[in-house]
Amino acid sequence: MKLKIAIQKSGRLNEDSIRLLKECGIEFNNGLNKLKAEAYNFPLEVFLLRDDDIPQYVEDGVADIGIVGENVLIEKSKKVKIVDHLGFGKCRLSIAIPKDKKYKSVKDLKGKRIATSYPVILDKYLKKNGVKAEIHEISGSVEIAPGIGLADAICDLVSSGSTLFTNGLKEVEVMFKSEAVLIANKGLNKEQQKILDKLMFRIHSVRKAKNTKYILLNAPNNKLDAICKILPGMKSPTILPLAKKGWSSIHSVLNENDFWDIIENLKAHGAEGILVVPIEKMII
Ligand code: PRT
Ligand code: ZN
Repeated sequence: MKLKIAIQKSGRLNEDSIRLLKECGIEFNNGLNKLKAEAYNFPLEVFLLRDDDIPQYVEDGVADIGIVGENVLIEKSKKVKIVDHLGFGKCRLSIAIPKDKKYKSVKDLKGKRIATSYPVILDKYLKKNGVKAEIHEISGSVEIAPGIGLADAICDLVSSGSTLFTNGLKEVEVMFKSEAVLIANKGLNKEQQKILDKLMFRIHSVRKAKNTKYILLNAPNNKLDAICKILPGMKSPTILPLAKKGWSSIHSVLNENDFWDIIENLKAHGAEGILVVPIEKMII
């Protein structure tokens, strides 16, 4: 029994999806133009597809699970389960208009022509806000639509904002924030679910490690109590004596989010020689 996973063949999610599987220790040969690859060391078969097709394949059970942008998933309105958010492919679906146009609220879109590749999400958004506008569905290069007179506004994905900027547009509404999600067919059998659980355990270990750093530092023994209070650790920090009398080395783990606050606090309490190193996996 193998679990079948669908990932994007080429595009923005391809590299990160493959990297995630490889970081989970899953090896496969994703050579050029391959549509299918079998993992050598994990019961997984990898399908390489266009992202737009992934929700349908997973709903139909052609693939058991898949990695796709939440934006695509919602647009396609397929009946699948979101297993987890994966923390990459982050972007937002926004409405933008030419930068010299005035804009106060979403009501200003009334009667306007809006070009988008996301007609379903846009339609829902406009209805929710009681705004009637004309939706022009186009499949690519949405950002040029206002410039060529095809539309008054666009609804498209934005990440850095540079595409909007170079096309003389400004972002006026953020409709929703998206990232890559792991989706699953709703009718997985026990054996498939077991493989998925095993995969999820690995994904969590990899993701947890990414947000966490290993920290080593030296401190005089009379400062140990204060420093240990600052460092959470997995259970508690490890303390080892240094060859230099009256000094110890302290080892612990840190969460990336409060990283700088903790480092500053440690220094203020007498810590020296602070080393921070990445963690490859965290098995908790
Ligand atoms: O060939 P296939 O159909 O598989 O790929 P695709 O061309 O439809 O999708 P692709 O590879 O462009 O994007 C795949 C997924 O990546 C999307 O569904 C999103 O979930 C996610 N993602 C993250 C993005 C972006 N960021 C993004 N910036 N997808 C597209 N963009 C585009 C956007 O449409 C615009 O043209 O990038 C431009 C804006 O980028 P900035 O940085 O200039 O703001
Ligand atoms: Zn696509």
